[in-house]
Amino acid sequence: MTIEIADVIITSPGRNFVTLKITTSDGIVGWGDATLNGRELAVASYLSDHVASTLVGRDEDRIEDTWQYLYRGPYWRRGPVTMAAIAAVDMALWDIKAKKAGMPLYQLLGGASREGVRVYAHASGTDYAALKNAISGYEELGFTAVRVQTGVPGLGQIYGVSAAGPGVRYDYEPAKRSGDRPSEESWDTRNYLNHMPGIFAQIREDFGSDLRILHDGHHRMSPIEAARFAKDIEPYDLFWLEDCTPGEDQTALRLVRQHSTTPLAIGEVFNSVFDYQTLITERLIDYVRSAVTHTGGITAMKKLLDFAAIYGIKSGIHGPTDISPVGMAAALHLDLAIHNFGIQEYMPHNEQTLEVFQTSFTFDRGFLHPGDQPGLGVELDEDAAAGHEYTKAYLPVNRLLDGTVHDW
Ligand code: GCO
Ligand code: MG
Repeated sequence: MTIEIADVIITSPGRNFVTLKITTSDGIVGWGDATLNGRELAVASYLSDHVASTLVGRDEDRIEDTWQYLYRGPYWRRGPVTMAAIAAVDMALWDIKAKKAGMPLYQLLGGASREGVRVYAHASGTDYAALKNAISGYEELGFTAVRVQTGVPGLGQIYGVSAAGPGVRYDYEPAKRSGDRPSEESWDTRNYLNHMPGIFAQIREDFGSDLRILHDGHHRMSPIEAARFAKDIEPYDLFWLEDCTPGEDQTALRLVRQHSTTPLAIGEVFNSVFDYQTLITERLIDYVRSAVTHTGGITAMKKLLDFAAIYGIKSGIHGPTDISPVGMAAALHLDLAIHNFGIQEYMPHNEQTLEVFQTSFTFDRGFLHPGDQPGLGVELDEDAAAGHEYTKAYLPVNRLLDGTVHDW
């Protein structure tokens, strides 16, 4: 059998998604997530204008060869657009292979290494009272781990904080449909550094020591600021401090490591193992944060996580709402199978999205399971998808109070 058609489906059920549909000559369909938040059309074009025709007639079973063909063939390599496109092809081919085998994908990756995949939710609030309410709500749903983000005095809307009112699930959607340019947010690191340790102290006082607390610095600190922050929050026993500095400066974390044992997670903006080489070989991080969708797919992610395992580093795969249910399912199959699993991010998709993507993964008391459907276990309803037209959306741009552009 061979690949007969490769179609790109762009849909926007509340937020934008790009999905690749590969159909074989025997009519088997595989799905791949190609969503790159704020740059969706670039990946859609890379696939439809440059990749799709090269897939037709290829043996769908030759996944590794196709991966190498798409990585080395174009000459230009790496980068979020290229690697998201390769990821979509890779996911779709693994979906097809597992469907042909009549097995859930995790069985082809070595079978289950655990009963379920511990996940963390996003708890946020403009102030501590709202954050406390959100944490309580997620604990009541059975979550044993929450990422906590809160407003900072003197600042308006900042990354990670939902403006939604009190309730259990704050649907924090960072991409804004802001017309022809991004919205802008303001930031002051000093306010943040002075404010956050007290928030963690309050959380520990209110919720005790068992709850796993995660926090996302979102690239906004300098190396010495990150070193101070990681040291200041050490007493609160975070599960991880994420993206404490802009990760591309891999050696910056040597300074943070010198000052603190707070576990570090980095990599959601990375797209290849080479982005991690120093971080992993020098054990500068404890968790690999990439999404399957942004790192070249299941083939590349498995190799990356196996490399990390050699250094005692675990997975912490990226799972926000801008990773589609297809990308989330791919993560869950890897999470269930690999030995060095750490934790899985889980921002539940909204109802509109779940009408377009029929999923089979299940949530039970803080753990997800990918399900035992053959393949990835997600099907896209093309009629439902057609009902949600693409609308351009941008991630915000961040500026310091003096107007200097800063990492968002
Ligand atoms: C996370 C991420 C997200 C990103 C978003 C960008 O930890 O989930 O930091 O919140 O900002 O995925 O599209
Ligand atoms: Mg993050």
